[in-house]
Amino acid sequence: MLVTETADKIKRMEIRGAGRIARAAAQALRDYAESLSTHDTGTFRREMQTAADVLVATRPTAVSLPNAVHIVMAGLEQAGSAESARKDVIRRAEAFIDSSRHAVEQIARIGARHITDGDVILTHCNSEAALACIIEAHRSGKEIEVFATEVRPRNQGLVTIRTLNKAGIKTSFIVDSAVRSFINVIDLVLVGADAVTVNGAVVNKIGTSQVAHSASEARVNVLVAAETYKFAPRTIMGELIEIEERPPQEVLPEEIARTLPHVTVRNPAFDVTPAEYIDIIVTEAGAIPPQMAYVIIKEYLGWGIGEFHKAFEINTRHEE
Ligand code: RI2
Repeated sequence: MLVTETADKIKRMEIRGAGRIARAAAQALRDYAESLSTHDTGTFRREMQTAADVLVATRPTAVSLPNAVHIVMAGLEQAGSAESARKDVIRRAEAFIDSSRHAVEQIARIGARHITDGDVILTHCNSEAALACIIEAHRSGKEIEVFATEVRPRNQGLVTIRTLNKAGIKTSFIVDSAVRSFINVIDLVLVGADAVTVNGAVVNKIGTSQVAHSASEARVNVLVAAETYKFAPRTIMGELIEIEERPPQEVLPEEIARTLPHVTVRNPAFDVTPAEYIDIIVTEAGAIPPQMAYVIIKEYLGWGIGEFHKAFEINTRHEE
């Protein structure tokens, strides 16, 4: 698939979910590297960088996207020729896609152990990592039940209930605003993440923080399933995660909005759940308390402190 085609699909959310967009971007860079016929190293690097920038610009919140691009492009500067640069991009992209899939499988195994026989689980939005834990628990013979929210305005809850139904898991489908009404029958909240910051806050689909707040009030544990590449290295340097605000038409049809000139529709796609509402984050490297996010960024993501400074300098330059 062409880079622009993948970028459009990510923008329109035809390809969505933090893990999936990361893998799609890696695949697009891989295919682009393969298709570039230039033998000039400089041209190859520039073309690849332009493609990478197009992909990263599609959606601003899910850190998995720039992290995947960073991982795929990491050897470009050192490569001595266009040919070795091309090979390096292809190798890194394939390795990332592979390890991303393995990460979800490993998270499923670890996450399933946190699910007890008889649990009623509430999930919000559509997270392949969170669903993998639920499905693995079901497969291992635990009798579980799920409450899934609708997830306005893009209705990702529909994707979730289809998957759960296919797996044969007993599921209740509720509107987003019904979470508090059911929280007392819930044993565990299980969600995914688009980004995890250095202080252990989790950025996920809008409404997640309300769900977590209700859970905390009702003393229900909140478990987050997140691959290590969803942790945000630049938050160490104080960079904030940008919350994507999507088109108002997703919430209110244009023809109605036109008749309401004093009304502004706000449509943030994500919110921030503070670490204090989260019990555990399940990564492929193990289940950690959210306060250990720094360790994941430093030890598992493999960004050296020099790279943090480099990233910081680049950003500061952009702001000038
Ligand atoms: P996985 C999704 O974002 C949801 O917020 C979901 O919880 C998160 O990505 C993680 O999903 P969107 O693309 O990577 O629907 O676990 O806006 O699939």
